[in-house]
Amino acid sequence: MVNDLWKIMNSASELGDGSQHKSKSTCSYLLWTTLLFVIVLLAVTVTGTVLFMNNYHAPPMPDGPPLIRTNQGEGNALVTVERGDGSRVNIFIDPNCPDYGKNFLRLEGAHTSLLHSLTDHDSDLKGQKGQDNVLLVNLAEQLGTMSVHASQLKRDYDSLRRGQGNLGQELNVLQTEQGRLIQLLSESQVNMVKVVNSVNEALSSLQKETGSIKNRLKADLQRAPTRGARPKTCANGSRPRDCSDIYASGQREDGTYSIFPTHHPSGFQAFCDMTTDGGGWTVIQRREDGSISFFRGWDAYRNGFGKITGEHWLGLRQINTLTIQANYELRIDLEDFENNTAFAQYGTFGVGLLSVDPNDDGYPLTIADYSGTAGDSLMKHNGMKFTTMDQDNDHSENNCASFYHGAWWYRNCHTSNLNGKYLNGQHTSYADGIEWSSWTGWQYSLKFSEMKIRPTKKETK
Ligand SMILES: [Ca+2]
Repeated sequence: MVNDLWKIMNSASELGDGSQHKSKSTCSYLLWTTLLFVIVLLAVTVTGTVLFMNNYHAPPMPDGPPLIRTNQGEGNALVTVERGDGSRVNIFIDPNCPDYGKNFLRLEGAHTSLLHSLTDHDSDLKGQKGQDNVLLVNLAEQLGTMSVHASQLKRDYDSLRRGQGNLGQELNVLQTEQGRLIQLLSESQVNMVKVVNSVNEALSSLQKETGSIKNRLKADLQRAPTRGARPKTCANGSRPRDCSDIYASGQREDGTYSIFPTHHPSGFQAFCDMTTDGGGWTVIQRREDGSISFFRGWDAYRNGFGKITGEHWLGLRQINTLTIQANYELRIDLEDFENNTAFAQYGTFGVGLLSVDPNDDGYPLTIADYSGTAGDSLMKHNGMKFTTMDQDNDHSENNCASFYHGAWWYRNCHTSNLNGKYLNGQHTSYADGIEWSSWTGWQYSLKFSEMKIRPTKKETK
């Protein structure tokens, strides 16, 4: 149309060139007015169209915003949009797309459970509120109880502290006492050590003293040469102390003599053997015919019995007073019923040599230095006390004197029994005769036995 208008205008211009200048300006004005009108009309039309289009695509929602739900009974619809006017728009799942249905189901489940949880939590909160109240009441009660307990504990603590204080004081007292006891103990130990030391000193001095006494006694015993100070014979009127003195005075006949030992001033009679082995023997015992009973008690054996010229026992007291004068030797002569003879000799002999009271001490035997032909049957009796039927000094549970019918320096019991029964040789009983076991055993009672003593030869020279 514009082109048409341009063409009209062009053709009008071509018609009136020059002459028609006035008609030409009126025509141009009309043309512009028409053109403007067309433009306005066009603008109104376009605007109306646009407005219509806009109203179509965004119609106003009369009753609020649409409600969006998922899968609410619409078959395969994933999401349903329900508008305010009640119309619904379903969004379906594209079959070519991945199936997110299950995920949405899970999401919905999660959502539902979350809702339930929230609801439950809410109800729980309500219930819990009630419980909390109860709990608070309980807590308050317990707090009260605990306060009471705390007060009690505090009181206990205070009393314990007081007790601890008392205990501490008692402990201090005990420690003081302990210290005092320890001090006492150490002092006692010191005193004990002093006592032990003094006892040791006393013991050692006692031992020294004993040793010196022993030496002195030995010296006294060996001082027998002081016998040399006495007259060797009786010629000058001095009394003989034993048969040795009588022999020294020139007497050579066997027989009964009076002798006066130093500690036996009244003296007594004894048989002197002046012929056997140089003579000068004082006989202290003889058995020869069984005429005298030797089964006697203590007093008889202490004082002596029998006939000096025949069977006899000189007596322990006499023997003691003789043997304490000097070193004496012992000779025992034996004979059997076949007239065989034997002898046993001992270089040292004595009874009660170291006894203060020989009688109380039991006249213990000192014997040593055997020689001879009969064998030794006496050394085992060395140191033993004399036992009689009425005085048991032996080591046997029985009385050896009673058991073996004699009297001797029994141990437990004997190797010799020269004071036994006179049984005339061989006998069936055991060891109760006149036995010298080393020569004739324990079942042969000898015919003859004689015990004699004299000072050892070096004493008489
Ligand atoms: Ca006994």
